[in-house]
Amino acid sequence: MGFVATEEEVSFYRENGFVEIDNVISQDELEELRMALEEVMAKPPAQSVQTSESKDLYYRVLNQRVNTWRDHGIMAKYALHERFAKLARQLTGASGIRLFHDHALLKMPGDSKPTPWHQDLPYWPMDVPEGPVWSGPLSIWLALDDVDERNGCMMFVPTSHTIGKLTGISLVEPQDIFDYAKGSEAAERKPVIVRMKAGSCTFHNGLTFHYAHSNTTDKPRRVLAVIYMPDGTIYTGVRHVVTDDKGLVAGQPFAGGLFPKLA
Ligand SMILES: O=C(O)CCC(=O)C(=O)O
Repeated sequence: MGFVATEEEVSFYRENGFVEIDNVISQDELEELRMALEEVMAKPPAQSVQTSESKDLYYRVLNQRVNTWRDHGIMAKYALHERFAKLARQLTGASGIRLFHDHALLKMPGDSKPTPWHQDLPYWPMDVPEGPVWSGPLSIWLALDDVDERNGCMMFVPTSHTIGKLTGISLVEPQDIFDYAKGSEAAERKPVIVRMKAGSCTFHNGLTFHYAHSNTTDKPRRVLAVIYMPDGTIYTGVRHVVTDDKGLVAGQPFAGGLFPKLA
């Protein structure tokens, strides 16, 4: 089981801005997590936030529930799991890893749209501690179904995390992120398609260009993604559904029970 990243995986991540790590959960854990995800998505949110409704354009891209861990103990078990946070710590070389948020990412069957090319960091209210680009915030994207081009697997542009922070892309009326990266050799690199078995995952840096295919099958594509930040990441005060009205102070590091240190 991929509880510890190999040296090759760490180097690959740092060089390319993403890495695939297989079999990070057992078959029993996968079943438990699938069931919890079904349960949490079937109920109206309490402390979690449903960011798209079935009538929205955005829902065709993603049926998304943010901070499932706040509504369901089993989702919390995995969103806060030390195993994944330790992998994030290894990849970034951070002295500590904090949770920013989790999100259930379902690509629904029927009129599904791809998730357009984007970077994540422009959406997050974070000032990243100084350091190499690979040491910054990152996400785990844990596949709960086998994924390929037919149901919404991801693609990444290798080394695109070195391009720097561009603008946040609208996921429903996307601008072309490659237009913003003209002249950059990294943006010319051929995207890598990452097909995976359920129970495997990718990690990607917050600056890495990524994309997910539409879902052309008749079943939802189910993913649990968790966003981690190195301890010491500063809250900027920019509005975000996870941080608004949570008592954080702009200019101060993320801290407290809603952004716990996990590893
Ligand atoms: O699952 C998807 O379709 C996109 C996921 C994504 O953009 C992310 O995890 O940052």
